[in-house]
Amino acid sequence: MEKNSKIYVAGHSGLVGSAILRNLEKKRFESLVIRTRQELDLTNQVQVDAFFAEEKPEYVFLAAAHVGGIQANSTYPADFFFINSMIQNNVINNAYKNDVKKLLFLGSSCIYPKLCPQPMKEEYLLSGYLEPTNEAYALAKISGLKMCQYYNKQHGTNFISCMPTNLYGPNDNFDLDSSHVLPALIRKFHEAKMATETSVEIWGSGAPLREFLYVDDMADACVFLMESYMGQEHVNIGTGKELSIKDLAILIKKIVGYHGELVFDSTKPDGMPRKLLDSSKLSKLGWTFSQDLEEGIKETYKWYMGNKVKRQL
Ligand code: GFB
Repeated sequence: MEKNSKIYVAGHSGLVGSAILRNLEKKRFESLVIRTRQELDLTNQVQVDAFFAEEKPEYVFLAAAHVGGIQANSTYPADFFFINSMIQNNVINNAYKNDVKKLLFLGSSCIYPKLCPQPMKEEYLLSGYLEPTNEAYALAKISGLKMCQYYNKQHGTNFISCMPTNLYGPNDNFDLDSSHVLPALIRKFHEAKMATETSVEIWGSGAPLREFLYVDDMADACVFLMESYMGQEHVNIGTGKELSIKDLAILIKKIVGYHGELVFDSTKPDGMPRKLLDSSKLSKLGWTFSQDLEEGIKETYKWYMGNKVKRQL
């Protein structure tokens, strides 16, 4: 990418898209194209066709997606499948029709089978059954990744994909019904501290293991891949470190300064027992993460405190 290349960041107001935009601005890319959801509905083919024909971006970061935590994924599978499929079909097909030089498609580590050998290597994709709580989202993301490969094969495009582990950071969703675990626990512990409640409810058994990557690291990896990776196979993006949900809760409790008890609600699902990415391919390419989890949670808590009133979180 040249500093004056026209770069479209799809999903620039979300957790990942906003971090990619910050990263590109910091690196002084000067021709960045964005559209709000009101200006451009990415599920609408007519609107997306018109946008690409008018703007003709040279590079596309496809970070727009309908995302959510375990509860939202299992309650609204039709939405997760339909919206994500529509967004990626419209954007990827238009990237081809309008001669985009390179596109980066973003997926998720939930594309791997529920009982995948750990850590999960790129080649384990489609080697077993998916985790039921996020099957619809995973299937949409797998078809996006495959769509990029098929277009490369049939049309000679340069569309690459990356699969990040669980992400967190500034601009995350703190709504307790639809958020992921990390922002949910920041909010739950903070509210319990303010209300001097004696306990906080943690969904599931606390035993599942998760790997967390700070979103600014994720954005940096995306820009790195856009500049230096060409290949059919997707690339995992993670830290190689995991911890249990119980240990995560204890860490967030300490950071927030809450002194009550943890109560585990076994009526809520655990989801994948373990979800650790093998990110050795990315480290061989020359990229590694930098943000330590504790520091990253402190930054995210600071952001939450600064934004919750403004955004009514
Ligand atoms: O982050 P999370 O919603 O998503 O949940 P997944 C991770 C674990 O934390 C699960 C537990 O075992 C939850 O039961 N957990 C404990 C909580 N307390 C809470 C809470 O208050 N809120 C939430 N949300 N979880 C999602 C997938 O899976 O991860 C998506 O559904 C996507 O498809 C995303 O891949 C990255 O890691 O289980």
